[in-house]
Amino acid sequence: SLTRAERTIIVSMWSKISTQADLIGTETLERLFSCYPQAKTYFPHFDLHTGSAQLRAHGSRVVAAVGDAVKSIDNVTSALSKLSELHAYVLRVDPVNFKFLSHCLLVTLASHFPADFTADVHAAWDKFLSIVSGVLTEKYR
Ligand code: ZNH
Repeated sequence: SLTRAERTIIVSMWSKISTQADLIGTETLERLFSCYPQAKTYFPHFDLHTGSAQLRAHGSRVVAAVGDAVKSIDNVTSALSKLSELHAYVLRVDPVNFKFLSHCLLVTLASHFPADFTADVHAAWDKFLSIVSGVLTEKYR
C-alpha cells in the first residue's frame, strides 16, 4: 500500500490534473491507441480518431474514475467496486491493457507537468495506478 508521503504526492498532483482532466484523459487514450493499437479492439463501436467526441467523453470518464480513487485513496477497492465488476464481468479487458493505459497516463502527466514530474512523483503515480489497475482486474478469473 501507499506510504503517507506517496499519498501526499498523489493528492497534490491530482489537484493539478483535475483542472485539465478531460484533456489529459483524451491525450492518454490517443497515446494508448497509437502506441498499442490492439487496445482498440475493445472499442469497435467508437470513433477513435484524434479528438473525436467519443474519445473525449471516454477519456474524461476514465480520468474522473482515477479522481474517485484519489478521493478515496484509503479505500480504492470499495470506491471502484462497481467499475471492477464492469471490467471483469462485462468488458473482460485483458489485464495487460491496464499496464499500457497506466503507462500512457504517466507519459501524459510527464508532458503536461514536466517540473512536477520528479522521480518520486513518477514512482508514486506508478504505484497508485498499479493499485487502481489491480482493483479493476481483481475479479477476473
Ligand atoms: Zn475502462 C468503460 C474507467 C481501463 C475498456 N472504463 C469505463 C468507464 C470508466 C472506466 C469510468 C465508464 C463506465 C460506465 O459507463 O459506467 N477503465 C477505467 C479506468 C481504467 C480503465 C479507471 C484504468 C485505470 N478500460 C480500461 C482499459 C480498457 C478499458 C485498459 C481497454 C483497453 N472501459 C473500457 C471499455 C469501456 C470502459 C471498452 C466501455 C466503453 C463504452 O462506453 O462502451
